[in-house]
Amino acid sequence: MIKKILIANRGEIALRIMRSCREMGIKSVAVFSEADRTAMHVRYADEAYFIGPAASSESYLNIGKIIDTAIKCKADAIHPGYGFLSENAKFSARCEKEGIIFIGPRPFAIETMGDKLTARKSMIEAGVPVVPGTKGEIRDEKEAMRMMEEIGLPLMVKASAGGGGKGMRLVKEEKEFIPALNMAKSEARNAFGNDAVYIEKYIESPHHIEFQILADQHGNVIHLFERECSVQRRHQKVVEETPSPIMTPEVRKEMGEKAVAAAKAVDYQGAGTVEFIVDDKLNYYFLEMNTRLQVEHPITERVVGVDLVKEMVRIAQGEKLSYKQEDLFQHGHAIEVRIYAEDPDENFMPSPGVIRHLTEPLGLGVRHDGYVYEGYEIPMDYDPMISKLIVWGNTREEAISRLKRALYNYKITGVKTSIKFLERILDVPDFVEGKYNTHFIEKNADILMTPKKSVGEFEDIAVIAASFDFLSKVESLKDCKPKHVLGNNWKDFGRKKAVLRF
Ligand code: MV4
Repeated sequence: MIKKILIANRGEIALRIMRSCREMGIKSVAVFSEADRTAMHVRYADEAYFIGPAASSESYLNIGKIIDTAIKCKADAIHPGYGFLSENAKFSARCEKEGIIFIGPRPFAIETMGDKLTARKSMIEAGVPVVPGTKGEIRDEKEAMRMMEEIGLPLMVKASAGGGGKGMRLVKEEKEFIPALNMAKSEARNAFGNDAVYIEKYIESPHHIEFQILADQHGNVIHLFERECSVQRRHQKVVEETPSPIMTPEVRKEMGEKAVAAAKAVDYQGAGTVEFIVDDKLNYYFLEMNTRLQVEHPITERVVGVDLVKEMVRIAQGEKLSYKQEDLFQHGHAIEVRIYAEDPDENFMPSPGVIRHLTEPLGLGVRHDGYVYEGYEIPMDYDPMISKLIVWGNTREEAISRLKRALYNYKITGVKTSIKFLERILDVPDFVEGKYNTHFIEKNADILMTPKKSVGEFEDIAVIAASFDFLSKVESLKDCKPKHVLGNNWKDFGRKKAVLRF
């Protein structure tokens, strides 16, 4: 049985994992870089070890340092979280070699799914639908031209080693094809040291829908239904929800079974996600598999009622899955938004800095997975995600109104955040009606990118003004008379009248 887990990560996900450890009576070990001396995951853990400079390559990506630390502190297992070493087959193999349990899949599954061509091949064999395209790598221009004629235009050139849109080219006209092929190849060679490319038919206005799966070491695999992740900006997810507004019970069952088949094909173990692109007619195609716990896992936890981290730990210590497929249902609706320290009105420029004031949203149906605190300085060395806000409602409408309320209650000063951008999304009719695909943000750019002060921002100004007023009068509070701040302008902003008294 696992008694101590080293968490090879930082930020909100390190805390998320430690919380489940504590509930399971397992000791948690933090590792931290120079830039993370004051980080919350260091405070929360039972033990914490310094592992190197701020640069990830010398700390959170340093396999030798992390393994040495795990041995030194006698950890039975390592949880890699997401990002960093989570999808590194060499790391999984190294853990195995050192007799440390890697909480995740074995190297073979990571390797097979990490390369898109081997993943495609393996999915075709397993009967999982893939986008019509080439079976293997494109080796020369003659073969390329032949495949273009077979598949037809528009098409996509994709790098086998690619991910997150890197090494990907859309080809609409014949004359663009060979240049696009060569550009994708050189981009892939530079970024991944592997220039293998292949081509696929272009799916015009797809949805990104993914299925959560869990697989134990005894051959049992279940799926925990879908997540709709089509609201993305530059291949970064912005909003995730479950159930998907476009899903039907029939297609859900079928796709779930295909996701299970995908996992079985690579002898999967642990928590994983099978990504599909889905067209308007609900034709679905395997895109890739993420062999890790994902950022957006909490919406599945809320709607299906399963602690995914707890299940990952149980699986890693050889236990059978706690659930059978028939036990699982979706209850209500959950939505997650990611809050970043970036300025939506300045082209999403990162905004690192010190958190001055922080009021986190609370209340019925609200989960807030964060890691920052007042006085904490967000380092510029890592991803600028501050937190995730996850809400639940009986219906999609209730979830949306709860999310609006929670964002309204969320106050952060000191850094710029994406909160107002998220509030704008929730007001876009296409979103409210659940009629959106991966083009949502570009399609609604006019509404979404227009800087305008919201009621919330005017209220922020009022709160700041009131605070100054309060501080300047704090010596003579006894004599204070009730008063209004910012005069009578509030009725112009509709929603509420602010009367701040002291
Ligand atoms: C596609 C596609 C259309 N047709 N493949 C983008 C990232 C990578 N994981 C795969 N991507 C896409 N592959 C074919 N054959 C459209 C996209 C795509 C996309 C997919 C999911 C979510 C957001 C996206 C945004 C732009 C393009």
